[in-house]
Amino acid sequence: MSMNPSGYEEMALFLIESEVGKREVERFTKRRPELTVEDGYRIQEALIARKLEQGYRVIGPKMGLTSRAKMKQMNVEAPIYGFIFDYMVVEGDVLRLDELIHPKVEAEIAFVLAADVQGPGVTAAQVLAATEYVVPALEIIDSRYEDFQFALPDVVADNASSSRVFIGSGFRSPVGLELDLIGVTLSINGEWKDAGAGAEVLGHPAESVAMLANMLSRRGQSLKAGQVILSGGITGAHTLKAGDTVTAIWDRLGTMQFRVQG
Ligand code: 0L1
Ligand code: MG
Repeated sequence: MSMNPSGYEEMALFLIESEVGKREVERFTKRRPELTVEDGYRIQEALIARKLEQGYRVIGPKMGLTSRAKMKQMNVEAPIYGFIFDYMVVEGDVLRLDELIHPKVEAEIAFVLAADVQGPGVTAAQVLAATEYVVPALEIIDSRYEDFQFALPDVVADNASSSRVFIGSGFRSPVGLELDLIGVTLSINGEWKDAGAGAEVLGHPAESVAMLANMLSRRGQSLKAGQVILSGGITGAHTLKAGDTVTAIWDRLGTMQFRVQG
């Protein structure tokens, strides 16, 4: 798309059109390098508001850019967040490529809270005490920007590349699980691609969720009981193509598999 949107609302609509039309777009910072991360969150808020108006429901927030490698690559100190909507949750075991632009998969641990958690000052211990379940997830990220290339304000505006998610069936209490030591291997078509442990996510996935609660509190928001909260990628993100079969084998949390349909 060649239009040059200005204003938060217009920029949000531009990204929604890109998602719906499955057409990658030029990143905003190419023409407007002065955009800040704060601008990115203002655009994201406009995008979330529009989706809510359209009748979609938020499943929960997600943390992104939580691994040291990704933060270093983006030259940032802190992760970012976005929101997962109901239409993004894939039922069954097929990912439809014709609904997406250039998706990638990454393995994550998701949290379901028994009680609301309100920052600031939230600790990982408080998050764990409030957690009813953890469940493995495979997040599908699909940046709306050309070649999956962006600066931080762009990716914040683009709802942290949120696109789809497979939620596993192994809901477990976190008590005694040592989430930092839980490992996962990721294979595509039987070929090993990646592996990691929970500690890849800011040292412990609950640290990431605590940081998320504290980041949300700056905008007057909190984590809510019952939301499914994605804590961040344990593995890197791997590009998917038609015909791929993706398998994630989790330590103690079960095996997940899906197929990519062209
Ligand atoms: O979930 C994520 O970590 C994605 C954050 C945005 C960065 C990316 O698209 O790689
Ligand atoms: Mg992610």
